[in-house]
Amino acid sequence: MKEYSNFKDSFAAHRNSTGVSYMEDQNDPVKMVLGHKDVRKCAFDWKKFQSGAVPGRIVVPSEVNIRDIRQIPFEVDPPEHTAYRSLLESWFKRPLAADYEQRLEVLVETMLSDIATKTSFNVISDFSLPLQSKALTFLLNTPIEEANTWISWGTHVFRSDETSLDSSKATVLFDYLDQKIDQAELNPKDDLYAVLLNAEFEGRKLTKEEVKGIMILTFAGGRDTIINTVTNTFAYFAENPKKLTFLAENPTTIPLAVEELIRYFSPLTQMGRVVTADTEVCSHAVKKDTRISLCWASANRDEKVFENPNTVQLDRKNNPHVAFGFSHHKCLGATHTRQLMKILLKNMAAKRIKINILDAKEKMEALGDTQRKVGFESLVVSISK
Ligand code: EMZ
Repeated sequence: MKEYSNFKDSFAAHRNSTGVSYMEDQNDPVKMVLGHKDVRKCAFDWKKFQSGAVPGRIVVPSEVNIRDIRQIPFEVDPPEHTAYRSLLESWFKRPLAADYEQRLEVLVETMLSDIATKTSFNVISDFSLPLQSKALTFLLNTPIEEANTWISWGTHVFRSDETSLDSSKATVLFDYLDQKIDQAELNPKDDLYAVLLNAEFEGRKLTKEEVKGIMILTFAGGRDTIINTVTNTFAYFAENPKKLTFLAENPTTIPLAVEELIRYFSPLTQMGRVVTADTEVCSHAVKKDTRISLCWASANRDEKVFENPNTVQLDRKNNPHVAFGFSHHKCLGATHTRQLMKILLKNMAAKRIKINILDAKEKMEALGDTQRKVGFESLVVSISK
């Protein structure tokens, strides 16, 4: 039975009846918008549904109690958002450059060869987390040794095993960034810190606070999301080994397969917005200053848009998924993630890697009257020789 690679749709019943679902979160409840069309409509309407009101409030669970620094550009609304975004766009497209791709290729190939020599290993601590951290050094253009520090922080920069909001962990990241930004000011290298400190923004330089806000997002946004995507991919191919043969024989399908796995796993369940005036979503009244969320995970299983939404169809052609968000706030790290996943699939397929799951503990997210599997707390596997 294919159990570990089965990521159920937790939202169908609500999506097909009322179109919304409801969850409590630290006395700041969230009305979750579930349908693909409604999610896109609300994501587009930044005047009614705001991102920038209070730093941390659009994240679910809300991070208002652990940080007051704004993540940029994701907690900023247009028109400021547009200006920040265009400042960052070209740097975050660097993963498309041939030499960047080549470095990623070497990293992935070496790490896959290394794990193949082990009797058994935990995919998260021995592969996904170090891969995410090392790949991030390429995106920042910092020495690869920096990854060792980031690996020691675990899979999430704000969450720990003990608590879903860990302010002491947040402090570790914030202090680290203050130090790196100060160093880059004194002794600039050609890394993202120095590029940001020198960037022209609306006729002035960015403040250190702004640089820090951009860096926090770079560290936090693409961390558990990438780690879960990579780990879930191992679970998927463990239980569907023939699909790797299919990719090896049909390499042009790999970019479609990347999109399909990301749609299916939807590593970021939802993102919130703050309602700016009394209004309606899916014919439900919502009050000013309450929260809604755009539930990407539900929209990505909407049967009105996706044929057989609960089946992984690696060569799915029409795939308007919203796993990277929608409209102006679309994920800035998407190019990096797509490249990483493309290279991962290519190398797993080339090696015809045969994964056996030995032990697994699934990671569940509580979402009101339902819950959703987003990944694994632990996934212990072996590779057949
Ligand atoms: C925030 C968020 C960004 C948040 C695109 O998502 O990712 C979450 O994992 C973080 O906790 O702070 O960066």
